[in-house]
Amino acid sequence: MSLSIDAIKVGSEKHPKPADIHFQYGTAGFRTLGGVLDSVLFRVGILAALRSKRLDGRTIGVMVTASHNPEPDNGVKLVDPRGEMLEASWEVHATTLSNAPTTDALIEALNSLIQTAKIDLSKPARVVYARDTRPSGPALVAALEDGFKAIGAEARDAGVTTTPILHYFVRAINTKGTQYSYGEDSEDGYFRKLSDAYKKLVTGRPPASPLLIDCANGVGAIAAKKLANYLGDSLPFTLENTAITTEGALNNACGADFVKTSQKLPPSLSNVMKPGQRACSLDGDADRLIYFYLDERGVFHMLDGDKIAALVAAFIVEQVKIADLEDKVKVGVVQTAYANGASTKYLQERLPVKCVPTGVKHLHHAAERYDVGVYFEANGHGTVLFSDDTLATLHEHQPSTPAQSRGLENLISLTNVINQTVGDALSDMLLVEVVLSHKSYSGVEWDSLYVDLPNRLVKVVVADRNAFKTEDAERRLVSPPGLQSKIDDLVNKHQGGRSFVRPSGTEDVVRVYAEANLKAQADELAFRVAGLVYDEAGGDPVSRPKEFL
Ligand code: NG1
Ligand code: ZN
Repeated sequence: MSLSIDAIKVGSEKHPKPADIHFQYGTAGFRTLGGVLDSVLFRVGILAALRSKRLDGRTIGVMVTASHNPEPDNGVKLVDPRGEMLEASWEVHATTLSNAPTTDALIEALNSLIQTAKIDLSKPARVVYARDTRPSGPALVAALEDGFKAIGAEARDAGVTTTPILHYFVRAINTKGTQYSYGEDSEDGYFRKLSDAYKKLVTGRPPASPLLIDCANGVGAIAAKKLANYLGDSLPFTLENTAITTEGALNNACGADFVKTSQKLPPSLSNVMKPGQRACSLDGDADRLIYFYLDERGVFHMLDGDKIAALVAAFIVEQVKIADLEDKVKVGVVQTAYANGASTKYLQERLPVKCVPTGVKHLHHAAERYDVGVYFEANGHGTVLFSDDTLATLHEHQPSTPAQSRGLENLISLTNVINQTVGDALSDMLLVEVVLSHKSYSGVEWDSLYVDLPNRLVKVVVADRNAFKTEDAERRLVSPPGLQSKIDDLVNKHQGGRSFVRPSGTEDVVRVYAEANLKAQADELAFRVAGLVYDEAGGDPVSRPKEFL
């Protein structure tokens, strides 16, 4: 069987590649201005179908989103059959296909992929796809559907939904009717799975005080509203920033990325939040979560992905102990270099911690090596993975006391409340609420697990970010040569200093992170290192980092 060349030709002519743009499938798929992605979406439709054929007709997911990016951006990424990120070797295929300059070149690239990846075209192709609320979404989905049609894929439209719900669908579809069945492949199945587990976990606990959820004016608003119906009064919450049809509102001065980056309360919440209240922000596709609260004096405190990891990992360790499973179930944590040094210290004193390069796939794969792997990026993206062996252990274990039995039941419910396919803001929110409830913590007690080291993240626009190469989980530069030792000199001049430089995988910039014992020192270190990067790499004069703010 060969490709239906005519259908692909017709489709490709309708979705021509812009001549002057080079596309790249990065750590979060393709991501750029929504207006230039038409050809990419058509081609991703074909690629997703080929990936499915390669995997014997297992369902592949396609998500159209640009997450926390501003509204004019959009993007697309593929989801592999277990609900995880696309296998790295196929990222290269995606980049190659997206850059074929003409229809003929595209067909040649497709044929070459079919040969090198040994794709049997007679196999079925099955995909499930969804989009977030961005205005450019419908047109991009239409281009994607043209790609599915051109190759004859069996495509299921999951509509407008969150990224983690799409990941859940992929895993649920592919495990249906097997011993690994992940749940019903519908939104109802997803919400029931999460909310039933949450309700079990908080049974008998005092009622939670109302939570405020900042939905970033994105698709999380729709999902959170649905979740409320399933939770009833087991978790009272109010939704803010739900303006999904207001032009320019998405992720604008709100949402998880705004809170994490600016370390501030979204201005839209300043009149809504009361001292002592707990709140959280989702990002534009609801896979990131950042908590915060106002203290008695109305001062803002942020509880980021590192704080979530600390809270959750300690709780799981405690439940494992209560269930008397310490010998059989080892819990570990995975972080990136962006994890606050104080969080790493806190966690290392309690359990094994591994540092990996930025990018969910690195975290996810490292977490899979533990019996229970907790991974969170500081920016609030993360989840907890329970290995198949651990799941079997939990289901086979015979508790010998009522306390052990409760610990075991809690662990089993945790495996259900957590979306193990990918970071999921709503699932993570329920997880956090469970732990706060069990520990009777308010934001203040949670925050005091450890004190964050002051830190600063800045971007530098350089001539070629690919000139920056790193080692040691991105904590040290090997190229440009000599730059790392200059950074080391600066770091040594700042008390409690730590700084590293790496090229972004999602933006055409180099990122500089610094932390130190004092805020002014962290800012100074970040801007001095950024200045070094700028001077070494010939940055854009407009963006030369200011001395320090
Ligand atoms: P880059 O642009 O490679 O730094 C950013 C985030 C990552 C990850 C990806 C994917 C930071 C510093 N970086 O990557 O953690 O979330 O986006 O969305 O937050
Ligand atoms: Zn996101």
